[in-house]
Amino acid sequence: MTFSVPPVTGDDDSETIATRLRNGVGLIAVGAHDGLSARLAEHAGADLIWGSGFEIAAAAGVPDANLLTMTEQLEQCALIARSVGIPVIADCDNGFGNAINAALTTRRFEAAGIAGMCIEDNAFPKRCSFYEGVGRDLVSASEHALKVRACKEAQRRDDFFLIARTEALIAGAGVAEALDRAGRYADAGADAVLVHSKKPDPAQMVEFARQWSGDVPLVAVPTTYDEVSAAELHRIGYGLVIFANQGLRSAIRAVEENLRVLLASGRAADLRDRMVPLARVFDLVGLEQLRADEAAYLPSELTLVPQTLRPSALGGL
Ligand code: SPV
Ligand code: MG
Repeated sequence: MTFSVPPVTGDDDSETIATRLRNGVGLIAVGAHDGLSARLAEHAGADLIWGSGFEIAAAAGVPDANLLTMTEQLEQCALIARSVGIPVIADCDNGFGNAINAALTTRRFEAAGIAGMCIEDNAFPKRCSFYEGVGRDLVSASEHALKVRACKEAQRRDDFFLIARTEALIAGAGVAEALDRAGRYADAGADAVLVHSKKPDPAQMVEFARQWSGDVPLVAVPTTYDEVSAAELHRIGYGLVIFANQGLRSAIRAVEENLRVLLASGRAADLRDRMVPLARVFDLVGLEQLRADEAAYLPSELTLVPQTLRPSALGGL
């Protein structure tokens, strides 16, 4: 059977994330919040999808502050995994609670066909790393290391990929503390460590990589230090680079600008050259596959789409 959706991530036998990173392949993950945004990232050439907590919260219209539940995040990440053929790494914040919550989170995300997840050392409730003037407490390094161990021991598939993330630099604790925490999380079994920074330049990230002596890959999220390229980060030791929210931010700008134009003129034709034609949406959701599935599985008298509904009859809209 074909049907209009690709296989769930993990069904294929392509090289695992860990193997690719171990072989020195630099990977790029792109943030997504639903099936369509993930498919756009896949079509653009992303190696992996990042099921971004920031994006999923924004899409729900709430701040990125542990306001959505584990199952709400899971629902979106599972939808993403069903929508693309590349692996998905879910942003699981702090595991939605203590080590026991995080272990359950591991089981649930793994069972949904998600390739891996990331847990950070923010205390519950976490606040987005970029919010100013809000509470910012880290759990102790030993508590987070135990959480990492609980997640690794909870996973059932050998290749489920756990990223342990430290917010030490975000909390202003400095590179030495970030290195100490990252080392402990790697020792506890993490498959990679993510060190996050909100500085406008990558100096801290460069220093961290220079001093890093662990043997698991490093992960960077160049949201604020945005001048540095993925290739440069790969070269200094960050095997995985996550562009976490650029898709959503691009979409917001386009929608805001276009709706301003639309409501000022009141005429949809003014947007014709500022948006994709309907046919592009048909392509993205797999209309061709639907046609093939209908031809294969419906009695022929039910598959005859009236000429007036075919995209070609819509005059290029
Ligand atoms: C996210 O995408 O939710 C992340 C990355 O955690 S960031 O927002 O840059 O902290
Ligand atoms: Mg997040």
